[in-house]
Amino acid sequence: MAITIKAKFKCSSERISQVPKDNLRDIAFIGRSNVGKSSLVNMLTGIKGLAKVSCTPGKTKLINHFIINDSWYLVDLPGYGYARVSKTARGEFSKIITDYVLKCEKMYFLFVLVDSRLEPQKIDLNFIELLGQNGIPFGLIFTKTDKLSQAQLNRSVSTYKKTLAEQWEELPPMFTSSSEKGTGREEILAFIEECINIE
Ligand SMILES: Nc1nc2c(ncn2[C@@H]2O[C@H](COP(=O)(O)OP(=O)(O)O)[C@@H](O)[C@H]2O)c(=O)[nH]1
Ligand SMILES: [Mg+2]
Repeated sequence: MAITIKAKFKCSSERISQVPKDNLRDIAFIGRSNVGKSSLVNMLTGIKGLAKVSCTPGKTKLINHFIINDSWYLVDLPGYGYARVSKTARGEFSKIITDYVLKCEKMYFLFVLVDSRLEPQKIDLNFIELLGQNGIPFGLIFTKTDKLSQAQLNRSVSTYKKTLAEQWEELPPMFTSSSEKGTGREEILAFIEECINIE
């Protein structure tokens, strides 16, 4: 049976000083623009159009908090990867993203979404490197898996693992998802549940 969750838009922030000040944990989602982040937020919460709040003009550069089951925040971060120019790894990401991800104490766990159809992308690898260097807890979600066969998906995931293993001893938790089919929902929600219950 599908898990029902209660989700409600809480607030949009343009700097980290504006994020909610309570003790609830933030579980955040980020990825390149068009990776399927809004679709995943809607699929996980079971509320079509919830993430649309963040799509209204002018709101796409904001941090959006949704309160889930009155017990944790699902955080929809701005997409990255618009800028063509890249200097340092950090320079590729906007200040609001680096401030939130690297400095915000509420930020408890971050899911980095990657398109399952693509080879590991430089910008995602740079972002992951930034997370690793700063000891930020994160996992990967492969999106749009309905567009691949199981064999293709296995190949994508193992390519990613191989690429990350070149640099890291420990691999992050990985999930595969399709917002179209609803796959990955229970695994991701169960993982979050564990995350928010750790003392
Ligand atoms: N086939 C398929 N298409 C998807 C899936 N998730 C997102 N999309 C499509 O990818 C595009 C971008 O999705 P969106 O959620 O707006 O991406 P965002 O920019 O990361 O928020 C839209 O056309 C979606 O319909 C998925 O799981 N399967
Ligand atoms: Mg979106």
